Amino acid sequence: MQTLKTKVAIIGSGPAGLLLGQLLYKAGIDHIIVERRSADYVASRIRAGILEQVSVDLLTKTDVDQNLKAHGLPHSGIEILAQGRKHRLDLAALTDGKQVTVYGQTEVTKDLMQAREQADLVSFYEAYKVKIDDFYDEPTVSFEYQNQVYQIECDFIAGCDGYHGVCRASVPEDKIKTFEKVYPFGWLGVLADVPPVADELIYVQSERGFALCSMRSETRSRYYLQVPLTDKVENWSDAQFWDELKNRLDPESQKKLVTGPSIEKSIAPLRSFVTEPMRFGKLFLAGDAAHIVPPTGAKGLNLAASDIAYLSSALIQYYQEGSEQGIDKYSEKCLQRVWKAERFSWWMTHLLHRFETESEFDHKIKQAELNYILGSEAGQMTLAENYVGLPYEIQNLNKR
Ligand code: RFL
Ligand code: PHB
Repeated sequence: MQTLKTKVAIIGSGPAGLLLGQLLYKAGIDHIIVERRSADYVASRIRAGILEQVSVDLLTKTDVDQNLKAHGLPHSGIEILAQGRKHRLDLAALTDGKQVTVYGQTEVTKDLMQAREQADLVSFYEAYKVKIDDFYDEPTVSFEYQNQVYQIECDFIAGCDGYHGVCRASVPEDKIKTFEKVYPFGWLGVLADVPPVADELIYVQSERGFALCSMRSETRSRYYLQVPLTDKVENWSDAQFWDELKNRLDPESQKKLVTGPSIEKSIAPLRSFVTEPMRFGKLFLAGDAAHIVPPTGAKGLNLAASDIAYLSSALIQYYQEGSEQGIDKYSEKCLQRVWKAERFSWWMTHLLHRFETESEFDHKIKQAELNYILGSEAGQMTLAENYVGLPYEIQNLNKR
């Protein structure tokens, strides 16, 4: 068995783990990333697409923002298509100039992985049987890599291993509380090399169900359809997908829609999930390991980023000032922001999706709520303020 020593063992090389690694590296804090998948697999996963301004700012602090600056598409508005009519929300005007940036999670991941490689930082990809042996007294992580058993002795463990990871599962049941809501539908997503139907994202509420027109660049589109959980992706041909998308759009968008072969197609179930607390002794959970939001509010990746902003700041404070204050407040600070994003994502999901169980009364109330939101500046502001991302303060991330 080979024993390694480091300050922070990071489990998972998704955006949360990679971002934490980069921020610790910048602060001169020794760490190791352990990931069960291959580097190629991690770098090619298609997921989120929208970054809040605060997430862009955090990436800027890591100094890994050259591609983001060059290729990210700043968006100052979104469209909501409801009852056949499009309404534009001017995010910038409603939020004192804030906006969001279209930049794929795949690109964020690739950029951070490349920076890691260039800095020669230690990562184990395709690590098997990852296990947390202790996270209270002497934190230890063990795993198998290239047929050899490794053990990492560390000060802290960062559980950045997503919803299905090993970190949350290692916490005894009586020490953890989880809150969950599972929705009775999923999102069928298609990525295609066709120009986007519009310059801005269109969130569609229709009698046939929700749809979303998003993009990755001026030549690559990302579209989603609400589908029953029983649907199988292999039963959706490209032609059926484009037909159904057209059916949920307004006549102008129908005319503009450019179709083409899909380069990725998948169905993601929708779920809300929160773990309390997010710290257990010397183990911290961050990102999807601690919480899941339905993607309607575009918050998952952004919440992973804000957890990491708090966690990196707390660890930097610990190592540079010897203070445990940030560490002690980590869970409470994250959860305050997490629950607000959970509420927003749940609300957007309810407002825009079709629920088979809803009565005619429920349906009318929902339409009235949407009419109110879209017809009132206060209503629009509420949506816009949450969509661009609620602000948070991080003090010491610029210190080396
Ligand atoms: P990840 O990305 O799941 O990474 C976790 C990593 O841990 C590894 N792992 C392990 N490693 C070692 N040992 C183990 N036992 C392990 N178990 C797992 C995994 O292989 C993986 O590499 O979690 P992280 O870093 O917390 O990042 C979270 C985000 O990926 C997620 O919240 C977003 O993708 C959610 N999301 C969106 N978020 C946004 O902010 N804006 C969006 O527009 C947006 N759109 C979306 C989304 C998620 C979607 N799906 C597919 C669920 C759209 C969709 C369709
Ligand atoms: C995406 O482009 O993948 C995307 C955009 C906005 C969302 C969810 C997903 O709300």
